Amino acid sequence: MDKKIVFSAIQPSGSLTIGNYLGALSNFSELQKDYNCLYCVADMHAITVPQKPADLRRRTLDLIALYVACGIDPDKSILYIQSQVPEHTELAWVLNTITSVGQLNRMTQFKDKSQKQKEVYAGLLNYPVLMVADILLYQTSYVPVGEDQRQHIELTRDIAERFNTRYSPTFTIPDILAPKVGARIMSLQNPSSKMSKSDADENAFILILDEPDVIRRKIKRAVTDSIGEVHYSDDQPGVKNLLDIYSSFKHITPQEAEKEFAQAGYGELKEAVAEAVVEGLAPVQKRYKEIREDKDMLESICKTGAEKASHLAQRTLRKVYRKVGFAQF
Ligand code: AQP
Repeated sequence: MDKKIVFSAIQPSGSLTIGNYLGALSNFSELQKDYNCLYCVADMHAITVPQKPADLRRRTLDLIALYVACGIDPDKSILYIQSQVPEHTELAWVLNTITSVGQLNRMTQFKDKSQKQKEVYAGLLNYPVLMVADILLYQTSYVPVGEDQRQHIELTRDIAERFNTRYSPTFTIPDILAPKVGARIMSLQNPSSKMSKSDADENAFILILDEPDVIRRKIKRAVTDSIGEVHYSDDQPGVKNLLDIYSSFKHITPQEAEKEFAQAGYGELKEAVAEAVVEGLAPVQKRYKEIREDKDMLESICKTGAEKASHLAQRTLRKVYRKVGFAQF
């Protein structure tokens, strides 16, 4: 029996944060053992908000290098750039015709992101449909993503079921695979909103590639509260977030972390969190520096990955085109 398919993508819309790392990237390499995995750089998603072309191009290869540094083996998994596999947008167009505008208007991420734009373009509204196509194109069973993507995965299931009912069974219905700890890392400056790589405040996030001193400084400045005791509680979102970060890097539960710091003050907690992050990221940062210089190797990984992905995608797309009634000779 063929192994089940895992698919996930990350946008090269900025340098990646520990939110992206803990919610998604750090869990990808383990999945390679039991599944056939596809990991994608979602550059077409990234342009739904304005990007500088040269930065986008550079960050796309940065992200390929980061995937490899985090243990993605291009011989085991398919690693590729979304814009190099045109089947994604071809399927997205068909799926747009069975997606209601009302449903897209209700997406939390659309509401958040559209508020930050002077003019809201159609790409931002349609973003989730492209994401649905990304996933369905490969008959994906599991999508390892952070909690912020749950609504998009539910939309994917809805649209897949709608297509399967209207035509005939075509798509596998995927499930989300969110990590138990670290599925929602919050901003260090405003712990009621998620840590995001495009946050205007640099102190709100820690980048995977931040230098140790920068990491220590940002954690020192993290917003806590005036209670002064370490509890893993919704009433103390800043402290809770620090415990989440600590326990994710230490591979323990937040409750175990809470016990460890039961007698500690916030200064001590922050120092320990900073050291856990510095230590946890060090091997990734080292491997990244070695890999990123080798542009030829990275380009070759992308080329091979795009060919393999396109081959798989064609199987689904041909089926879809036949079912909706497109003439195929
Ligand atoms: N704060 C977070 N906690 C846990 N997981 C997170 N992810 C993102 N932020 C957190 C997960 O990272 C993966 C890649 O996300 P993306 O780059 O495709 O887009 P995003 O979710 O919109 O991430 P950002 O950092 O907030 O990007 P911008 O600022 O460009 O919108 C996903 O699996 C996501 O769940």
